[in-house]
Amino acid sequence: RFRKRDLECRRDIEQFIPAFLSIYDSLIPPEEEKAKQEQLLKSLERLVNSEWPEARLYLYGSCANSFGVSKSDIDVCLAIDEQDVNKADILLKLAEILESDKLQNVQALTRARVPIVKLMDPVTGISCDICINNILAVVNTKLLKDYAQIDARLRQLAFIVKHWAKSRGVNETYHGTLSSYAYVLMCIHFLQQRKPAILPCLQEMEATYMVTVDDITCAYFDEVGSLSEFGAQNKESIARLLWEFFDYWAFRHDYANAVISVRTGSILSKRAKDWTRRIGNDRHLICIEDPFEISHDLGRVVDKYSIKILREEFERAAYILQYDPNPCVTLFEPY
Ligand code: 3AT
Ligand code: MG
Repeated sequence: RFRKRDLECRRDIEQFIPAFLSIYDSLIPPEEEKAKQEQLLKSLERLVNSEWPEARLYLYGSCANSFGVSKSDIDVCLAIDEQDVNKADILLKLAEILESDKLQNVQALTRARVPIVKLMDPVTGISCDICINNILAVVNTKLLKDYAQIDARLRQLAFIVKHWAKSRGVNETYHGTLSSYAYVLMCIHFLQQRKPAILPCLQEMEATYMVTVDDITCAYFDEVGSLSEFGAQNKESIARLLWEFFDYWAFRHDYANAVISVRTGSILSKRAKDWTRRIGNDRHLICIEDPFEISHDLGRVVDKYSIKILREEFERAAYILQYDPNPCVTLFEPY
């Protein structure tokens, strides 16, 4: 119904800048939320250290990558030496320790794809998932956070895209749509591709940060304070960028052949990555390369049904931005 492309923006899209910016402002978490998260992290760390003095806790995901909206759950990684014990045993022990404290709804999910302990802290009201030794997630959290500091438009775009995806039900990996992490990578890649570019490709620059995690070397330029003028040549507004973002994913992305890659700041071919055949459940119907685990396609959760839903939603959004009298409302209407 929506598939029909106008070659360019046919309206004064800039009139919607204030409305989109106020949506963005309303999504930003207040400062006191950060303080509560830190407080919870500290008390969890004390409990954990009573059993494992060497273990450390790290925040990752949207509470630490600067793409978190207000009232999100927090993601915590327990970094611990697991040489003689397995993850399940650590998780069960962890659940036992937490349960004996004042924490509520403690649950060890040892059979999940990413095994975790879930809990709720009645003092702060924050829910939290704790995983074990998922250090790559801690590192990709830092990469996203570093990108966010370069140009304010990344955070604006990603907040609005995430809000759109949640409102429209296309941010649910267990239903075959994309994770928040995938959407943020799509936004970063999109801003790397603007002409002139709004974001650089940090992994192609001289590395000032380097860690090795499970044989994967993660290296990139992280002195982002020196890049605050990087996107200044490009004057595109958040309204324009939203129009272009949805136009790209609705009409211009080459779903049959292209892989978006934040790592290289470019588009790669499925053929070059050997992502042309279906292997197991990986169908590669929309291809988003993980910046560090480069054999990992974040679009692998998408199946032949959900790809239709996803593309229709991109087209709907593009259509609304082009024609709807009130796009700042219609875009986020519940499905
Ligand atoms: P929400 O605000 O919670 O929706 P989020 O950024 O916390 O967004 P998720 O809860 O989906 O996103 O994921 C938490 C973190 O886990 C984000 C990222 O650092 C990592 N992560 C998620 N999915 C993947 C993946 N497929 N590969 C590697 N890292 C991932
Ligand atoms: Mg999260």
